[in-house]
Amino acid sequence: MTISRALTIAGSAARGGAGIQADLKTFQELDVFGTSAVTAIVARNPKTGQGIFPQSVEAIEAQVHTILEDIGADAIKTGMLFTHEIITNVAQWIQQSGVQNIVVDPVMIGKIGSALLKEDAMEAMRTQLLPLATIITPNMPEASYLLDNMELNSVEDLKDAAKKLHELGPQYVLVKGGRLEGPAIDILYDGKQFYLLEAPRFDTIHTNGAGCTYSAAITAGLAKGQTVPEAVIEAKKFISAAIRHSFGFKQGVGPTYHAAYGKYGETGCTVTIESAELFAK
Ligand code: PXL
Repeated sequence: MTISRALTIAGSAARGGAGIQADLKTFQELDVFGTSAVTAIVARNPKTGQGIFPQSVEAIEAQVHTILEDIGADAIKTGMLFTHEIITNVAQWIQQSGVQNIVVDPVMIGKIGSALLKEDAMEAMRTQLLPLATIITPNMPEASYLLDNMELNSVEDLKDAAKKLHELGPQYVLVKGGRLEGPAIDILYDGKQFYLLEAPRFDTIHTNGAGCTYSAAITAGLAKGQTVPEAVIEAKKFISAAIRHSFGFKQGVGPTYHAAYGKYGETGCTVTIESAELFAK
């Protein structure tokens, strides 16, 4: 038997809804063999506040290399990388690996408000990692930070941001509009066309790890040989179902339900394709 393989290089989210835990659950749901290299351990709970324990570059390198040598990877995803030093090294290992499908989720701030990327690491993210990406998946605050605090208030702004981010070098840009009002609209841009992905808005606060889960689902699709638009469209269905069926535990922002798409199916997502030229200003 053969199975597609995906490696996530990301933080461990002890609460189980985000980070490598979300990634591995998502890979499993989409029938991809998941491996992980832990960059930092995040142990936050709403009462005790913040606890972030970065791993040494040596420890991260040992994980990445043992995985790539023993198991290999059809796709690699990066999540929380935290420091300039970790980003620089991860970028180098990705280049050396020769793996073609690279998903960069430029994780910066968690839903509970903790900083998952140090300020001085932003430039390394922009110049060293983004150009290696097959696709980057910023949410609105992340897109804004990457573009010198560009203001994003509408779908048209998301398209402008996608164009500007594409100039930084990734093959595809997915800007996620979850923070806008109305339906959940994301913009996928390949330098020529915009794909507008739309899902219903569900009234829930429990979206911890939604970004990790979405980009992990994209990674799984790419690992299985899907094209980027195919992988993103299926991932949108996956995350929409996971949000629709999300749940809270004792307190605070709960996780999305990673098994929801397999268990309950789609929620009714649509895709519209527009030529970028039509919107040129
Ligand atoms: O959802 C962003 C995120 C990414 N990575 C780790 C996290 C979180 C948020 O909780 O803990 C490790």
